[in-house]
Amino acid sequence: MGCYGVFSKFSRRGKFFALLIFSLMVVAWIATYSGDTVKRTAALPTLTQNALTKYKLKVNFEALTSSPSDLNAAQKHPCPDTSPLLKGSVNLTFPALKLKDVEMENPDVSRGEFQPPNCTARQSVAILIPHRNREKHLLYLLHHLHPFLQRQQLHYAIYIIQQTSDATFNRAKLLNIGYLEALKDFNWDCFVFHDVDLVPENDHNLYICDKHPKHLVVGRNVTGYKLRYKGYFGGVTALSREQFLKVNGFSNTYWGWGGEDDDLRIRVQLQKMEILRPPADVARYTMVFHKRDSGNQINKDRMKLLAQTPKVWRTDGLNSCSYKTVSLERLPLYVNVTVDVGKPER
Ligand code: UD2
Ligand code: MN
Repeated sequence: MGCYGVFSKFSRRGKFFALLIFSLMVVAWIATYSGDTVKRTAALPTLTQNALTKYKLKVNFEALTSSPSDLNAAQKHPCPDTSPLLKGSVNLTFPALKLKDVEMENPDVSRGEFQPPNCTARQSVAILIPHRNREKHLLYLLHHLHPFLQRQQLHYAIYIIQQTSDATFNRAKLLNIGYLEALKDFNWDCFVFHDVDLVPENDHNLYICDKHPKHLVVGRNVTGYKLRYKGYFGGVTALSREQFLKVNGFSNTYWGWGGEDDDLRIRVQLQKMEILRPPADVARYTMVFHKRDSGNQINKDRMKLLAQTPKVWRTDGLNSCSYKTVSLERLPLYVNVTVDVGKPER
C-alpha cells in the first residue's frame, strides 16, 4: 500500500509538471509561429525583381477585371434568361454630343467595362470596333451602345482598335488585333465585331454568343431593312472565343473596302458551322450616313482573294497577325488600342 501511496503521490506531481511543461511548449510555439508570420510579411518587399513584376501584374489585372460588386459575385444570382430591363424597339436620336456628356450618362462604366450590379452576367462579352477618323460616329455609338448593353445585363467591355498612319485601312486585321489584345485582359466568352456607324434599334437583339456564329444585322435603314444578299455577313457579328479561334480569325490580307466579311463567312462554312440570325423585326440597325472614306478604296483583288480562302485560311489569320501596339489607354468609356498594322505588300 505504502509503495502504491508514494507512486500515486509522485504521479500527481508528475502530472502537474507535465502540464506545466506542455503549457510552456504551447506558449513558445505560439510565439515562434507569430514571429514567423511577421517575418514572412516583412520579407515581401525583398522579392526578386521578376517575382515582384508578376505580383504587380496580378494586382493590375485584378483592378481591371473586378469591381467592388464583383467581390461578392459568388453570392449573386445568375441574371435571368430575359433581362427585365429590355425596352424592345428604341426610338434613336442623334443629338450633338461631347465625350464628357456620354461619360456622365454612364457612371457605372469604368475603364470601358461594366458588370451588372445585382446579378452575375450570363456571358462576358468584348465589343471590338475598328476605327479611324469617325469620331462623330463613335460618340453616337457609345451614347446608344452602353445603355443598350447594360439593359441586357451583360458583363462587357468596349475596345476601339485605331489604325495609325494613312496607309490603306484594314478592318479585318484590326478586328484580329482586338481579339488578341482583349484576351490579355480577360478570358471573354464572346466577341462582337462591330462597325462604328451601326446603331442597334431593338434591345432584344442580344449581344451574346450561341452554338453557331451569329450575324446580327438583318436589315439597315439604308437598305430598306432587307438582308443585302444571301450569305451576307457584314456589319455586326458575334462569335464565341472558340468559334473565332477555330476559323483562325479574319484574313489579314484584305486592304481597303470589301470582301473580308465574305471571307469570314467562307471560313465559318469550311468548319461546317451555321450562321444564325435573330428575327428580322429585331435585327434592325440605323447606319449613320457616310461617304467612302479616303484610305479605304474598293479592294479590286477581293474576288481573287476569296477564291483562295479554302487554301490559305490555316496560315492566314490570328496565327499570322503581326502588328505593333503604339499605345493602349483605358479611357472611361472604352479601351483605346492604337496599332500599326503595316501596309499592303505591293
Ligand atoms: C460594309 C460592311 C462592313 C464591311 C465593309 C467592307 C455593312 C453594314 N457593313 O460597310 O462590315 O464589311 O462593308 O469592308 O454591311 N472604318 C473606319 N474608318 C475608315 C474606314 C472604315 O473607322 O476610314 C471602319 C468603321 O468601323 C466602319 C467600318 O470600318 O463602320 C466599315 O467601313 P464602311 O462603313 O466604310 O463600309 P460599309 O458601310 O460599306
Ligand atoms: Mn458603314
